[in-house]
Amino acid sequence: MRPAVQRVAEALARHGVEAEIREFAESTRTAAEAAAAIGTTVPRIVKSLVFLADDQPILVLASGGNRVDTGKLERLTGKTIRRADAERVRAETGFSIGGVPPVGHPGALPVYVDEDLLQYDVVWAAAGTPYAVFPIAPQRLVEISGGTPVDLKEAR
Ligand code: 5CA
Repeated sequence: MRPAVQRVAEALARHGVEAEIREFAESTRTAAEAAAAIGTTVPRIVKSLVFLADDQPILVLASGGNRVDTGKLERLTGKTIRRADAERVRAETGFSIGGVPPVGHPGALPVYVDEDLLQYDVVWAAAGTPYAVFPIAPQRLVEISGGTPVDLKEAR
């Protein structure tokens, strides 16, 4: 297990989650790649996206099938929302884009969870690298991330 993945395993263990982290030879960097590697569907993939709310980082755990509506995030937070760049993502979460896990960050980030994830029995999130994921019940994901379930998807 690579060190970044080991850190996620330890963070999950601290939350009482015995996660079966799966590492793949092929990339799980995007939701589509992760779904293909796992053999599941894109909406069951958890995207871990860092936004800046008046420059304070927040973590959005979004269904792989949805685009995040930043206007909804602005109404939720009352702050101006923009995307964090790759360097800021790494600074705030301790992980690189494509591997950002929902827990195990150096500081506490406010977390919003896409309520669409809650309809599934199991969803899959990144586990530290663009080659590792783990399954978790979405309600458990809400609990361990300290997240607030919200409607944040762009209307299509
Ligand atoms: N391992 C997969 C599935 S679990 C994963 O981590 N997906 S992800 O969606 O959470 O991470 C990739 C996301 O990072 C992309 O959806 C994209 O929105 C974002 N991203 C990619 N490149 C950049 C960039 N240069 N700056 C900011 N965000 C980026």
